[in-house]
Amino acid sequence: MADFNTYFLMKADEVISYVKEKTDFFDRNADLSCTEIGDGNLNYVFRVIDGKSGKSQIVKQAGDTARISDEFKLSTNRIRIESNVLKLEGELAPGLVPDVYLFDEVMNCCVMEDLSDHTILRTALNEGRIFPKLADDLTTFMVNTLLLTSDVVMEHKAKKALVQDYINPELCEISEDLVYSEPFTDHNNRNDLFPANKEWIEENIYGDDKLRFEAAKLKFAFMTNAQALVHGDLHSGSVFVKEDSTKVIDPEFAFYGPMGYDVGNVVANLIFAWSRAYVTNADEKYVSWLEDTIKDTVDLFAKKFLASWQENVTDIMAKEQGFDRWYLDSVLQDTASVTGMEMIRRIAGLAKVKDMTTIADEAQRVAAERICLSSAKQFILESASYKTGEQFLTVVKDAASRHNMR
Ligand code: SR1
Ligand code: MG
Repeated sequence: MADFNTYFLMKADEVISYVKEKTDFFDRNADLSCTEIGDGNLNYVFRVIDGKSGKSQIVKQAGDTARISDEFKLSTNRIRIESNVLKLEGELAPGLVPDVYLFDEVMNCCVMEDLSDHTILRTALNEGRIFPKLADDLTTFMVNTLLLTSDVVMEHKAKKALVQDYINPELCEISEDLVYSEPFTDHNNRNDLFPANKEWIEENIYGDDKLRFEAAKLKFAFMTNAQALVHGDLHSGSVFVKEDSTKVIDPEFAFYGPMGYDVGNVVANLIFAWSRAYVTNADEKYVSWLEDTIKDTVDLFAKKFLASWQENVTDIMAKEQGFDRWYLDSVLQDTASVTGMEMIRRIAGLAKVKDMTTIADEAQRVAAERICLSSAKQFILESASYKTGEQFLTVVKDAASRHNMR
């Protein structure tokens, strides 16, 4: 039997031995079974269940390449980052992340709470399900984890120690390539375009000099603006939901970056769900909840941000009158830009979203993608114009009426 003192990638039966040796979570006479359930791009995720008590936990292990492709060589340090960030986020935003039971720096794995009573948000949205607390929970998560890890709140040397701790070069490089470079140039020949939209993308994305220039500016802002400890990959595959609970998972892309990177990712992924719902004529109640959720995500974020600022800001100059609103406006501008970048990269880049790829009807998918891409361009090119949820939603609805297929 393996002794787990030397790193290797575990198989399901070895994970059972691992949890028996390393944790006391299960009873001695537990009847354990284990399945690999991961469907993400990078890691291996195992669920271990005791058939007698029904108790279960998750073991997540990092390999030194991405699960989807050996082309991505990745430090296993990402699982340390994920474990530590989850613990920190759990302190800053209690109840909104899973509990971490153990981090193992030899086996490059962590053992955490099983959330199998929840559903991945993207799956649930694609099924047209409604989650009344979603915007409230996600905005609490973002305001708490972003503002409270920034220079305006933290003692500056302590903040810089966190910047150092969460240097995440390989995973940042993935975003620099997949979000901020390839969708505008296809220089690595990795873009995977829906054939019926290929020409449109070549003309309107690759062919738009002004857009590419803005994308270049945004790339270097992403790389240099160490504003807050961002989740770094806050799309709807990184959120687990059930009726009365929201849990943010997978912060392996975390690093010190622009706050708007997280907020923009949430907004963009809600817009994917809206565009899909729009072109497929989804249930009106669901569409109306999605519209409220898009608006509330922006508006509640702004409201809670200003309230938390009053309560928590410590920096003497940050207390200057009006600086809170100026700072928030810059975060909202970044939010608009990132909303656009995420929407372009998930359609014109390598890593796709099922909201688009599982639209079966070709004309509907063409329309959904073009609604997203046209809105995305507007968010990037006019990023300073959007300060309210209503303004964000209007961009998308206007794009939808331009590509109307009803
Ligand atoms: C090679 S990783 C592709 C994408 O999956 C992750 O979830 C990130 O979004 C990344 O860009
Ligand atoms: Mg992930």
